[in-house]
Amino acid sequence: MLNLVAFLLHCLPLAMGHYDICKSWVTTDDGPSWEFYACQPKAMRMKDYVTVRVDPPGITCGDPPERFCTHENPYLCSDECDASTPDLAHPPKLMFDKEDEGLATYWQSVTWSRYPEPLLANITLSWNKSIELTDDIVVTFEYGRPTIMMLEKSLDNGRTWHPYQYYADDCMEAFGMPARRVRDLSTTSANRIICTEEYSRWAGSKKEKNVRLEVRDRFAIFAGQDLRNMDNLYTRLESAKGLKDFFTVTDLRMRLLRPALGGTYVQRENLYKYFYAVSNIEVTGRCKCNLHANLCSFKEGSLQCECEHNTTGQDCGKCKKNFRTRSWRAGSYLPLPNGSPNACAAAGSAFGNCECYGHSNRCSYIDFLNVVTCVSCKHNTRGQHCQHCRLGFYRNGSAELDDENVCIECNCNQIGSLHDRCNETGYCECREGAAGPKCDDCLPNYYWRQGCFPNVCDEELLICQNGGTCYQNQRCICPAGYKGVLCEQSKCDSDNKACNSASSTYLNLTTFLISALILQLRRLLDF
Ligand SMILES: *[C@@H]1O[C@H](CO)[C@@H](O)[C@H](O)[C@H]1NC(C)=O
Ligand SMILES: *[C@@H]1O[C@H](CO)[C@@H](O)[C@H](O)[C@H]1NC(C)=O
Ligand SMILES: *[C@@H]1O[C@H](CO)[C@@H](O)[C@H](O)[C@H]1NC(C)=O
Ligand SMILES: *[C@@H]1O[C@H](CO)[C@@H](O)[C@H](O)[C@H]1NC(C)=O
Ligand SMILES: *[C@@H]1O[C@H](CO)[C@@H](O)[C@H](O)[C@H]1NC(C)=O
Ligand SMILES: *[C@@H]1O[C@H](CO)[C@@H](O)[C@H](O)[C@H]1NC(C)=O
Ligand SMILES: [Ca+2]
Repeated sequence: MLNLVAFLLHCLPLAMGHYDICKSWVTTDDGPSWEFYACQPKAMRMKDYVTVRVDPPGITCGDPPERFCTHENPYLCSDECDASTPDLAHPPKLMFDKEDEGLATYWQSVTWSRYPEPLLANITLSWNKSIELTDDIVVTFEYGRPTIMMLEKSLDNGRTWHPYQYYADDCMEAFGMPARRVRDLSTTSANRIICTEEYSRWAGSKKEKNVRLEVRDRFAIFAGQDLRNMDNLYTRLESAKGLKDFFTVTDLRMRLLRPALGGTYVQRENLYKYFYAVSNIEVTGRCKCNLHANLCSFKEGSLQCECEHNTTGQDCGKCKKNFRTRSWRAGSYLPLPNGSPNACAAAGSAFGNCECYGHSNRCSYIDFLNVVTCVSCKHNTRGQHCQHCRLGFYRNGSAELDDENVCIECNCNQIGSLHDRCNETGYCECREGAAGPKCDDCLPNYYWRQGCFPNVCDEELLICQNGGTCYQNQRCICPAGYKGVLCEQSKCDSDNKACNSASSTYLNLTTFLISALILQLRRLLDF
């Protein structure tokens, strides 16, 4: 009986489809034990876990109340948006609610009363979690789709943004891009960013409401129509550079750049019919858990993978404490059909008791010392357990010992410092006159010129004499007749003859010039 249960469990991963189970209890010749597989959570409706932000402030209609009309009924401008009346308000949350059959609820913007100034709005969706898209993003617009918009995405919780797809009724005019269709992409261009004209043309506001980012069509490039050959897709996701990331997001941003125009030009006399209204944003995807979890739960306001394989972190992106014998690796879809779990291993499970904090996955036994030591420590670490930083690096105090960023380069200035090593807080040892953590600065009263040199002159103590000026603390520029480091010496002191003749010629010239000037003035005044 027990054997039968084990057998059934073992078959489950296949029966339930790929990668739904992280482990199962199996019976082998050595007795029962766990067998581990690559695994991933089910796809979910991600709009249920999103936080939304609409920009700029004041873009949502109804404050103050405003009238609007539709392209189909342009002269009946009796509809009203009023933020203070629940039935007439159109707040952002209505893009994510559950709708009763036939009754659309929607966020709506103010009307384009400031035409010709563009009517711009950003709708930013954030999950605070990496998500892998598994189906199309579908945005539903009431009263017509924008004639120009773009979709952006972030992979780092909104720190950096990248274009995802451009949409316009004329791609060349709006973005200087030729119009393309996802259906025309090939296996080598499956992650290309395109501009499409398929979702921006006017076709009546009731008929064509949706704007898509076509995830399924891109999957179909590998998996075929109806996505029958998912194995091929999973194989490609492992091998094609950047393909997995293309479908991964933490945030999405819709930039609405020009509203629906009703298939004609903007009619200035009736701007009440130009605005944006979004009734739904459907985002289908699964938590990215690096193939180390088959459950993802919503805890404390954020999605979190329930990590297996002795991994941990929001995306199961590292090994649990005491399971860091090998460096962390994502699970793999390969080999088909169960993939590789690439589980983290407990210290002591592999080579005696040699922890390498994930900076090495090899140990070796040194006979004459009778120790086991890590080999080829990575991430600029060194030592028996890769627990020290290499020379020229120092320990990042806020990183754990198994962090890839645990060692930071000292970066000592080659000229200003004595050597390229630094102390535990990253301070380098400076040559005389140099200063600063990296010795790329000079102490007061020193100047930098491929190293630090004591000031020759300055404005306080080492002042240039006799009207000389101090050039970059490096030397005094002396007036004629003076010399010396601080122009303290008159040239006359050393060679009287030369000095006298020089100064008399000088005087003579001045006298000549002044006389010439006076002569000129007189002529002028005589007239
Ligand atoms: C929308 O976001 C972009 C950055 O992605 C920003 O440059 C632009 O100013 C924003 N527009 C509005 C209307 O807030
Ligand atoms: C994002 O998620 C992390 C990990 O779950 C959590 O610690 C953090 O507070 C969340 N941040 C926000 C802004 O919700
Ligand atoms: C994780 O660690 C526990 C405790 O040592 C062990 O029983 C389990 O088999 C490990 N799991 C994997 C996938 O290695
Ligand atoms: C130190 O480690 C933390 C945690 O990993 C990391 O966020 C930070 O960037 C590191 N600091 C430097 C200077 O690399
Ligand atoms: C590193 O050197 C700086 C400058 O000499 C000093 O202020 C700091 O205390 C030193 N840090 C350690 C840990 O020795
Ligand atoms: C100017 O120079 C000439 C010839 O060098 C000299 O004869 C004359 O005395 C000088 N005049 C004055 C005012 O020094
Ligand atoms: Ca709605």
